Amino acid sequence: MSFANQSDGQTPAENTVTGTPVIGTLGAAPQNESNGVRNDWSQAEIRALFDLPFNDLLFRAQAVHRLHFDANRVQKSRLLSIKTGGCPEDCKYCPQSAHFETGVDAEKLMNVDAVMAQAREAKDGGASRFCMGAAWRSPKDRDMDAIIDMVQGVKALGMETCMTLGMLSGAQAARLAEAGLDYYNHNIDTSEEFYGEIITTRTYQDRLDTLEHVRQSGMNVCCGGIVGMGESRDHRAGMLMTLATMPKHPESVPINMLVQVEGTPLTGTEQLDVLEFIRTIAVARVLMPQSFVRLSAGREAMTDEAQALCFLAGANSIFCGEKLLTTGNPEVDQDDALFDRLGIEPYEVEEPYEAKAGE
Ligand code: SAM
Ligand code: DTB
Ligand code: SF4
Repeated sequence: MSFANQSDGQTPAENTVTGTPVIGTLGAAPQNESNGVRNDWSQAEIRALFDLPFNDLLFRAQAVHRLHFDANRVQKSRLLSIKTGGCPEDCKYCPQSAHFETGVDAEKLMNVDAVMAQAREAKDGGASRFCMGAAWRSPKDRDMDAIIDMVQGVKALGMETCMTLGMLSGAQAARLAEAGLDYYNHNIDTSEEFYGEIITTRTYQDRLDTLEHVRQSGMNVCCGGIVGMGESRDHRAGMLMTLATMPKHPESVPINMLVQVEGTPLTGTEQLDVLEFIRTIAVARVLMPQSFVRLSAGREAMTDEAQALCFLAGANSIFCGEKLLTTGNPEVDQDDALFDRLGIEPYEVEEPYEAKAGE
């Protein structure tokens, strides 16, 4: 099976919206110079991309995007918090950390039937991917049976599955992979240099170790970060360098704009210019041409025009539905209207795809 509208690397696939050929593959071809995918980006090169005039950067990102994807399609993913609040980690941006008073109460892991009901609703609403998040440092072995049932149940609906449960051991990653989990989300969040300003309860290396376990298990890697936390442009470049120099790029790269939640230490941080956020998306697209770049948290505070520029910069996935994990997201009708105005179509639930096709 191959990703709908993705080519086999030999024959240009057709862009179903515009009829324009789409050249390139997702995950099928090796990452090397010949297909325009590089893993040896330097900080200076990445910084130079950030420093381009805005129009030049967007032109470059759009050109790269069109080589690998249908430029008029955006994936819709639905998030569900399957275990909310009370997290022992101290991530300064997070409303679910038990270290901060944010009004988010600690809840137990949802039961499998309740998760399935939400997944069916998401599918009916046009989501092709269902992402389940838990406010854990790492999953407890006693929770794994329920987690596996959730993966298998959601997959049986024909949706792509993603989970984000914190740090994973090699054995836990292998178990999730065996159950058929398609993607595991674990963000590096920021650059190695800035990381210590944001989280103290686990290290950057801990994150990389989990990502390695996920990669080794055969699951697709979903890994990105947050901007607008008071970091510098060099820090943003450093974060993208970590991702773009991994031996294999994450198949999915969520770029979140910090959602400032009252009670978290990052509330009151100077707002990042949305054009700088769009630059970050564009640089991610240039560096990681075959990855889904996900316009993640922060859309509620963005204008339609800013989001349109994110899509032009190469973002091709969003979270849909009125809620992310605990914070707000645009209304479904508003997103549908924006897609209509832009002539963007979502990837269909029925369109079968496998990111590892051809491997
Ligand atoms: N506990 C797990 C973990 O941290 O890996 C999974 C859930 S955690 C909420 C998933 C990601 O959401 C974080 O890594 C972070 O990038 C993002 N996130 C959390 N709070 C956010 C906020 N206020 N604004 C933007 N992104 C946020
Ligand atoms: C990601 O990078 N962003 C999503 C998803 N992965 C799990 C989460 C955003 C959370 C925003 C804050 C909240 O709603 O609690
Ligand atoms: Fe916990 Fe994840 Fe929030 Fe950090 S980001 S406090 S690990 S839920």
